[in-house]
Amino acid sequence: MTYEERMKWFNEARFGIYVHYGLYSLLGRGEWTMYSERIPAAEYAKLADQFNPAPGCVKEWVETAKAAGAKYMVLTTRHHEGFCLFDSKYSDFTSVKHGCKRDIVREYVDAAREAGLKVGLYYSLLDWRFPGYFEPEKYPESKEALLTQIFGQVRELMTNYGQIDVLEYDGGWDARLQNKGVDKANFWRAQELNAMVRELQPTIIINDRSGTEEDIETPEQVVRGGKQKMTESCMCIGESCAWGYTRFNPNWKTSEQLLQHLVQAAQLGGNYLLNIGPCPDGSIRIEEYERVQAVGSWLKINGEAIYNSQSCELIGATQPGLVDLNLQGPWTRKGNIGYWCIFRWPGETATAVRIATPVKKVTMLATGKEYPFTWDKNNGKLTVTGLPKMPQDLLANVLKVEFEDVPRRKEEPDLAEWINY
Ligand code: FHN
Repeated sequence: MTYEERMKWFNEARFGIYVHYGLYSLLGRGEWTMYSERIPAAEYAKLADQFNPAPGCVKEWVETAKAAGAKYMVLTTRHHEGFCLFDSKYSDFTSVKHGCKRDIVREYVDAAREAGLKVGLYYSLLDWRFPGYFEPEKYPESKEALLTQIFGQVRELMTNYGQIDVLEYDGGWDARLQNKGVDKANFWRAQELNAMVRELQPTIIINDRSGTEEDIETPEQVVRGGKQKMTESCMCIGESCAWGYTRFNPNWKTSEQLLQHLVQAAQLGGNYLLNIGPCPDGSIRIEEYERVQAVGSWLKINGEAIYNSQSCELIGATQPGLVDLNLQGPWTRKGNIGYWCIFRWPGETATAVRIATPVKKVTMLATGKEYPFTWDKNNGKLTVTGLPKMPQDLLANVLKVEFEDVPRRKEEPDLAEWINY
């Protein structure tokens, strides 16, 4: 299977829901609590017997992802604290041996598959309970024990749950943040590890966080396009370092912001992986549900602009830092069709500039209604008229613009030229 074939569904999906859930969820202070508060492993381990997600909560996560219009999910099977949500011969620190005594990964994989979602597993390479992670020279045996656990557990995850569509490693950095690239890959024996994964799961997509190149890059808290390979931009729905349940979580992003990120990711030809952090009992809080549900309702009507879309070079971003920011919104594309996703509704007339390709037709995606337009070949300006004064959709309205060819951006060799048109 070629890289393109393996990546096909992922490229079409554009939107995934990330779920961070573990013992840290019980504390409500984010997933880094064990380390940031330097809680000794034995003391932290006591939480395991209190781990008791409500029956059916996993279905709630899947329903949330469906309501969001996501096409895949990624669940933290084990975060940096080392607590596994799956059964493991390599550790007793699991949800199967403690608390609820359930295999949450199994419940998740089954529920996601049943709902028609692709299945992603997150696995943290680092485990804070191992001194050999922090001080590998001083505690070489502990480092070896950690690696034995990783190889064993990754094999279990890749063997016991049927087809796994995505594997997202995390925690690949060294504790002192000194080594990158090859050193990192050597530390985790990433080449060997990923060869094993690919043998067990030939169609899998793997991220690059174990130190080897693999299939995708996964930047956090920003929407970026891939330079070398496909990009999946991961983001928190609230405060930037609150992936796990954070009881007092400031800076909730609005549905508009979430949608803007999604459209930007699509415009850049990448995916958006939006994180939610279930409550201690596994339920989804209303602040998260209402936001993603609003995005999902929009996608029900306008999904054609997002799913299976391609990158588009026409200007009009909502992303800060771009010179052409001050336009109504970004574009996505499918072949010769451009989807102009307008967030700042301009009223009856919408103007897009720097369009080099002739325009054939303009309709509103949501209604199919056609609108009159002019396109000026000399200055590259598209003017759509007769639009409603008020936005029909409060999140974003999409104008579907049919071009004679793949829409291209008009270059501006003389930046002052437009002044005298
Ligand atoms: O440290 C983690 C963090 O807790 C979270 O899991 C994110 C999600 O991609 N990854 C790490 C930071 O890069």
